[in-house]
Amino acid sequence: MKVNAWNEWDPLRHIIVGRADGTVVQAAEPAVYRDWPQDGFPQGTWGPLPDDMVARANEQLDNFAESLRRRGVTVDRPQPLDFSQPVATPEWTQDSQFGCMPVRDVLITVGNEILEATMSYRSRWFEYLCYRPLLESYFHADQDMRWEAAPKPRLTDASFRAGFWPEYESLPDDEKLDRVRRNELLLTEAEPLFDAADVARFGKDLFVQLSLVTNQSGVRWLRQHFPSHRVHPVTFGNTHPLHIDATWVPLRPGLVLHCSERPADPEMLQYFKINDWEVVPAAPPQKTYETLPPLCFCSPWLSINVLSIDERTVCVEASETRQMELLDRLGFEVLPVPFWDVAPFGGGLNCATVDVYREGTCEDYFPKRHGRF
Ligand code: ABU
Repeated sequence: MKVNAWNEWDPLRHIIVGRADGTVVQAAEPAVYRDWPQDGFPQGTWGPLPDDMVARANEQLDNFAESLRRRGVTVDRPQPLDFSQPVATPEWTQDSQFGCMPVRDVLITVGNEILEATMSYRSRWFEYLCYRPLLESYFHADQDMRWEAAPKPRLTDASFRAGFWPEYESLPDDEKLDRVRRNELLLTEAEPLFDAADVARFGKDLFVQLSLVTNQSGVRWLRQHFPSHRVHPVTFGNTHPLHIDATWVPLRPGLVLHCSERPADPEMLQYFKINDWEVVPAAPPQKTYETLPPLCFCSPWLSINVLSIDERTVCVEASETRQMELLDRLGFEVLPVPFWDVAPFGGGLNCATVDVYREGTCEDYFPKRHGRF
């Protein structure tokens, strides 16, 4: 058993797949509030997702795990906590936790290291505990594994812009996008904050999206932590940026799939172009915001939240036919995986997983510099 992964497409041998058990619609906190009156959770209420939704999501997660095992991939699963318990530090109390479906948000493997992200929701402060039994076993099995945890954040009110949500939601989209580009969003710079799912791994280059859960201090911490990498902060034309993995999706050396509704920074596009990368606009998703499952806080662009088995084989949500056709035309073997019932638990196929071992080494796919890149 070894830990190793440098990018999103090398041959996959070992992975963690999340679980839906006990997932909670979080109680309000500075970073997040939920308001789903039509689905039984009006603003100010919280509680476990309905049992029938949990059962359907777990069935899809179990089937996905089994299909990976059939392809020879070792699959591990986390240990859910009682997420309905309140959490507290000496500085705050939060009435509920969240869940352990989206593993990708919490952990990232870079080379022989697994890094626990800071996270930026109080309800997710203890989520790392769900993965600790696995991390302990990897640490003991692989003498070369580096096990790291980013500084645990305080998440006091000083980490959040007071009154952010009502003010931000009242802005027109062009002003929101301006704030996204300047990264004047929810998080202050009081402390480093990042979710692991805001990082896309391209060998020596790590692209880190500044978002509602990742601040500039978080990127600075990552840059200091990975001194042999080039760590690039990036933004896209997305009014509610939350994780890079339904926006900028590397599929193989020289090919990245891009959510066409969320334009990339021209300097970043040029960096890819001069290094001979093709940026392919993703096909329109089959779902719309109106047809997303209940209690879903992600977007229809989970259609491109794919998992690569290797640089020729990719798992795609089974009803996303336009995306599958596009990937087929690009030369991939496409493995359809039913997964929309999992979305309310925190995402798609990429969100639900963390690769522990992919064959391969650290390569430099961007030998030419451009601008700030
Ligand atoms: N990791 C979830 C991404 C969701 C979205 O961009 O719509």
